[in-house]
Amino acid sequence: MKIGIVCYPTFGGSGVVATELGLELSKRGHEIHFITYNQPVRLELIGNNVHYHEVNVPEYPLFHYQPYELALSSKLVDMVKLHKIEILHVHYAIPHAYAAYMAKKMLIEEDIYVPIVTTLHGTDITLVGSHPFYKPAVTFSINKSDAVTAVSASLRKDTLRLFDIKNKISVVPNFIDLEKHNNEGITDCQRGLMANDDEKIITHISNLRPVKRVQDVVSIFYNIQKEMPAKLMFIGEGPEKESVEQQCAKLGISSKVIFFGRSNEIDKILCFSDLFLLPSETESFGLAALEAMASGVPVISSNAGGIPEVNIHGVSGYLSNVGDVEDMSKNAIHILNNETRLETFKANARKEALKFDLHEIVPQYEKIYEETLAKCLVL
Ligand code: GMT
Repeated sequence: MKIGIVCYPTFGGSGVVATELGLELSKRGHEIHFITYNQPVRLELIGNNVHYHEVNVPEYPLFHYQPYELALSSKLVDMVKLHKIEILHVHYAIPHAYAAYMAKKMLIEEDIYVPIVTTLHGTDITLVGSHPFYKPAVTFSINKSDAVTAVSASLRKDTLRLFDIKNKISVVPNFIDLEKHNNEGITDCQRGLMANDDEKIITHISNLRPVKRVQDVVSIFYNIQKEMPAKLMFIGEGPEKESVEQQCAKLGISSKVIFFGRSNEIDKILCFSDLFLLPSETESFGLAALEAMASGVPVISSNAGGIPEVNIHGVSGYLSNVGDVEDMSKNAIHILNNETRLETFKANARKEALKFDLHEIVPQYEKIYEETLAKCLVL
């Protein structure tokens, strides 16, 4: 199949999932066209079957806001015609599903029919999409998609609760490349550079936005390091970083906290991590938790949204109510202060991650493409 993928090209989970999906589909023989405003960060390999088409939005003094949706729709029309793209898969509803629908309508004028698969990722529904400013357009574009998927059962439920949806929503969970996250394959796991042998390494990866409750990460770590030698690794950049740095300074733990910034090599950081913290306010899935688990790192998380579908309480880690820092700290110390228990949780985390093997999940998307194309042919 010739598949057009529209996504955010940044470090966010939806862009990561879209990129990994495209790369795996290309390995399975499909021709993939990424259409977005920058080369996706995880798209390092552009080959015969993988193409990248940049959407440009020229500046014009009249525009207070640059019309990205318009430029994206036009680019989609051009690329569908030029490369004979058969299906468009858009990740994150805003504004991608809307722009794709406009492209589809323009193409129909030229007797070209290109169906749209929309994958809902999280904040396009729970935080941003349900805002009254966007809600009518998001509802419309979900209902006008030829197929809709959500990355967790929880997100599907939220979408049906928050919007007036006439379409079927299939749950296709996020996935992981288990070979890439296999610690045995990492020869340069440099634990010794980060911490002493007796120190436990606690990790958090996110875009450090308020929804991630990164202050809770620091509070939990503060409680852990009172009980045992430990280091905290932050991976990612975002608006809460300064507040976190100040909190660490105030608590007198700055020397125990390392900020890595954005990284494309999180498997190399996870390979030496003992515990992962994800105390988010909302989280449709928690791809970062799955990446940690695949690297054999247990997870202490909130029980928000779709996290319980990934992190299994008492098996791969523990779940607590959002904001219950004391419970999260207690659970973290419980896992970390007994080596045998820690090893059991590490093995369990890896085992639970196997359920999200990309070789199992990617065919689910292929099936949706095939069914959607077949359905559109008879229309
Ligand atoms: O809202 C975000 O955190 C960004 C968004 C994205 O575009 O990366 O993340 C969402 O999609 C990820 C991939 O499906 C999920 O793993 C995250 O849980 C989800 N984030 C939230 O729901 C907060």
